[in-house]
Amino acid sequence: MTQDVHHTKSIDVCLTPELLHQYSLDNKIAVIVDILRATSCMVTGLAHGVKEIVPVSTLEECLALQSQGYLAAAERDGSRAEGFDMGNSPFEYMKERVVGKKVAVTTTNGTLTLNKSLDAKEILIGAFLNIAALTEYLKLQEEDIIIVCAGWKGKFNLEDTLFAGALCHALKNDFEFACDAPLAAEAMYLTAKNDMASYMKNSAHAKRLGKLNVIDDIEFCIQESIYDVIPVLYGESLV
Ligand code: 3SL
Repeated sequence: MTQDVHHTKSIDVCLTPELLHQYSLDNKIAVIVDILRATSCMVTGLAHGVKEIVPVSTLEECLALQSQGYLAAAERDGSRAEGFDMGNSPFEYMKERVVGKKVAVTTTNGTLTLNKSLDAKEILIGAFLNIAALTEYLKLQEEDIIIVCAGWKGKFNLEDTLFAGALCHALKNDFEFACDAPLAAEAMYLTAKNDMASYMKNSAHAKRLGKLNVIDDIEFCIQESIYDVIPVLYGESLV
């Protein structure tokens, strides 16, 4: 007699990359999220015609790619690092100069988180900007999902958790919550969803960016589903 074994698909949330050692990424789809602003920039860039994006962890790796002809984008503590072509604003990723170009990028938390998640079967980039397309794609997949929040220097942050909650909420009929993190993230999202902008205003990184005068970036990054692209890591590049 053959047994009918059904795999119940699950979705989990890793609230900061410092907790990644608690999770197995084997055979899972990892959705990397850094709402302010790395993954929002990646989605924006590919939606506006960037050819590919190579996420690297260090400034040195990024400079090495610049010398090979890549446009080099680098952010540290919210600002463009010295000697690089671009910083980490989504508006820079809409300019004519990026169309058809390869971009190498390093950011404080986002690219580091991605590079810590390489054991996953598939790596996708999530943002509010592409959440509807991402949801539709993920619903059709058989693998378990882990949303990896970039946080800030190893700590929890509000905006990535809100996104994780939104995605868990959208997928809850298709995937079971693997632990309490998806539950908590969903509860936070449901509290915030009617006025995401006010809720996020109190977040540490929104305040940090506010001091740097980049309020427009925050407003841009919390828009939902304005792009259909789902960046996927293919080799070393997001395409
Ligand atoms: O840490 C990161 O990856 C960045 O997104 C931070 S910032 O928004 O560019 O300051």
